[in-house]
Amino acid sequence: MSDDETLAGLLHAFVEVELRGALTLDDAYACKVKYLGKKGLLTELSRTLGSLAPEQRRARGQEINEAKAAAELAYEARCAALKAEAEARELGVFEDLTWIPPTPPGTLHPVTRTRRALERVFASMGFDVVDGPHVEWARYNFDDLNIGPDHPARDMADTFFVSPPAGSRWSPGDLVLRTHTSPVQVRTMLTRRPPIRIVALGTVFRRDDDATHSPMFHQIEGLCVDERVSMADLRATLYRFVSAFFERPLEVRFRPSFFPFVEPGAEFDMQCPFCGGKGCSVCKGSGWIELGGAGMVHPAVFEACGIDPERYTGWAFGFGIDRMAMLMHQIHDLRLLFEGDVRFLEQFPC
Ligand code: FA5
Repeated sequence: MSDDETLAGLLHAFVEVELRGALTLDDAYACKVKYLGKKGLLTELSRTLGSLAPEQRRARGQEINEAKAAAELAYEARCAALKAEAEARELGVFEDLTWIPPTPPGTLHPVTRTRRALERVFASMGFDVVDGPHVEWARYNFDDLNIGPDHPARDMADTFFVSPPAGSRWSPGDLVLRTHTSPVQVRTMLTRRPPIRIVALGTVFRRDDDATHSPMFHQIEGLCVDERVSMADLRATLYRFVSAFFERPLEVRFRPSFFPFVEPGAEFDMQCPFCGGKGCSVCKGSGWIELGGAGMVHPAVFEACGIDPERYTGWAFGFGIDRMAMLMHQIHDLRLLFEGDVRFLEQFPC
């Protein structure tokens, strides 16, 4: 075998190796041009045949032609393989028909999480967690809570009234979407005898709508009824609750206020859990955060529920769960909680 014969064979081997490394059709074509194009290496080699003696020319010519044909075949084969790979990549997701694309795990809504955390703390303090309906008797929502017929809360502008079913014996005004969780106090006192220690958490509805008020929101109600229950017990319970919930001792303070179903009544604040009362942006420099309303159960409520106000005393409190969730997660607009925007909700992984 002469040097030139070896050269044709070598060039053929190079074509094979380079084509194997071609990752696109363009790469393969560039390789074909390099060896088989007008100025390609194998083409150039053919041009040298003229200078050979006739007896050498035939054998060398055959060798070069075989190398060119093999290179052409290798090029066709590589192109076919690259096309097949591209098709398989495109159809890749359908190859395994049992394959289910992975979905990110869901997370609990911040209000649900806050609600469950509240339930856990109060349950650990010996409270039963009870429930009440969203569509409530106006009697339980208002009358039995000493909220008289002329109270502004009963106005159509504040309350969603529910039309009674056609043909029923109920009058318009008998049914409401509960405006607070306090009617669960009535339901509990009508069905249980003291000692009573319950919390009720749930959805309530009011004709409110702005950055800090939603027409649908959540409250927690606490009720304790027994002999010799006092405002001091209420304060101690709220102190124990906020300290357990925020896992650090936090003071609670009362400010006199009025709710028809308690006497005396108060609004209660807790020491800011973020600055410990020194003053920060969350508590707006005051060191205190407003939580809700509280007070001693009004004797008129006991009477409406058949509990002897001479023998028993009780206290109750109520506050917004959504505001607590906003506080814990530093959310500034209440409406974000209820828009259902997944991009917002994904920021609260479990
Ligand atoms: C009441 O609803 C009383 N039932 C609380 C109570 C219970 C007082 C027991 C005494 C004894 P108030 O209307 O202030 O109170 O509401 C309590 C809390 O609900 C508020 O402090 C606030 O956190 C929250 N809240 C009230 N309205 C809205 C609203 N539209 N959107 C979101 N949160 C609200």
